[in-house]
Amino acid sequence: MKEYELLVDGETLSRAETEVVNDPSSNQPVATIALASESDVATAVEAAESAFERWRTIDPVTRGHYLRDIAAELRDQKAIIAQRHTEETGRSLSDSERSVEYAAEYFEYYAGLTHRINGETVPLSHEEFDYTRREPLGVTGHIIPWNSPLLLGSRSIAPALACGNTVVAKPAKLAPMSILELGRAASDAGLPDGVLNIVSGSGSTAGEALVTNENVRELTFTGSKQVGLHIRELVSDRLIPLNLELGGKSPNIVFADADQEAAADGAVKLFTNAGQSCYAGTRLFIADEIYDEFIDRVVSRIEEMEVKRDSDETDVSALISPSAQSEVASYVESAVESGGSITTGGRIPFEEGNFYEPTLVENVSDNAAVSREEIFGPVLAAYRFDSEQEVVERANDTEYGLYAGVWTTDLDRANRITEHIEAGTVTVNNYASPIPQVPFPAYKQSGIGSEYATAALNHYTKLKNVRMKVDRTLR
Ligand code: TAP
Repeated sequence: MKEYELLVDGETLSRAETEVVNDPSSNQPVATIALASESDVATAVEAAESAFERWRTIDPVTRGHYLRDIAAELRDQKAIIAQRHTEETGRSLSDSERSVEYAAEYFEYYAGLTHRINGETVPLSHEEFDYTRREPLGVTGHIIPWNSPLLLGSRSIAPALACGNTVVAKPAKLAPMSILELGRAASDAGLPDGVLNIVSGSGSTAGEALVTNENVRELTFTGSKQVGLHIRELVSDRLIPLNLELGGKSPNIVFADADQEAAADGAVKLFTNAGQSCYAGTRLFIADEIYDEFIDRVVSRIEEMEVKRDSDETDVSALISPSAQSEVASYVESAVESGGSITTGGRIPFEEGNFYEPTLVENVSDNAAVSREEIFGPVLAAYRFDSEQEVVERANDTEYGLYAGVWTTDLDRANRITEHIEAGTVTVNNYASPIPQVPFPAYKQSGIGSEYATAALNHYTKLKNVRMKVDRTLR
């Protein structure tokens, strides 16, 4: 069993209170993790505050070098970090290696932007000079989910650091190891003490202590809508920037003129990470005239997927916990109870681990729980549609608005649909995954704030205007 400690001010701290982390593919324990108390979180915030002045005043190019060094260290330590990521998430080693690579890419991307955090000059009268600066906020708090911990943690930690902020991060109790490894890798890369602190612990103790600490000047939370709204309540008496990256119930719309092979490949991307992805295309809308033919393509792809106990051999990885597995099973049962049918899948394949078969349900109404709630499992629901107008209304008939897919070879139609879909991202003929250089905004209950791309630089800085009286007369 590995033992993980908190990382505060460059020191690792063991704690009497610990929690066991289980491998989702076997439910066997793999590590014990120190649990941060409220006072540990306060100490971490103090350390981050103390480090802020030095970090914010380092010249931006040097700050970029630090971030590049973290990326290099992540790559050097890829084998061990990926191993821990696999043990905590149940994902395959190759998938985890890709997560380490993506994490490194976030640090590299923002390393290249540290000297591009520009203000502007504002033309005023001849007697005045006006310019703006983008200044770091101070200590930023990052609350990270379990579903893709390393990537989702890196995507907010990297821009926060690039802008000159310091960080206290709380990973999810179910999957904290890769974020603690990131903290260690950053220390190994020479990041000054206190700039990045990791307080593993429970949401109700360490998470709330971070959210309610008055010296935290910004909060980024990625997780469920319920907890996100609760966090917004907790900070309602403080005017701090908030990034809430919440759930999704994304439509994926296939028109009759689409390249069906490509669209079917796009449809089954849902099963990556066993459907535990906020932007997964869980509602598959298929034009009536191609419905049966297209469903056959989807079913044949799903039936080719093998669920195996070995996380490196299975095509669909285990769900994060036994309770997540039962929740997915009850969603599928409820789909059948409400008149739906299971076309393929719909079973827990074996007792060991938290696996669930990749599942397609049909004939469910738009009001069924399976159509409205985020399942966060390998369950795809398919629906027929007749017209653009109808499908846009049904696609938008959800409280969420994170992502959407449209498949058509008609450019005008693609433009019409993208304009009317209420989602932060609409992909056309390619259900592509988020990448650092494109923004990842959210509509409706999927979140507020903006991660990724240069939008994150605005979020992690505040604007200052400087207005100066000047004498321009030559003497
Ligand atoms: P949550 O249960 O909401 O947990 C997310 C994080 O919040 C965990 O670290 C959790 O800690 C912590 N937390 C729980 N209660 C808290 C509280 N009262 N105060 C402060 N922190 C608290 O979500 P999850 O189950 O880990 O992740 C799945 C959800 O995340 C899905 O809804 C998914 O759509 C969403 N998600 C969204 C995105 C984007 S980008 N929109 C990306 C990935 C995931 P512990 O669990 O350790 O106690």
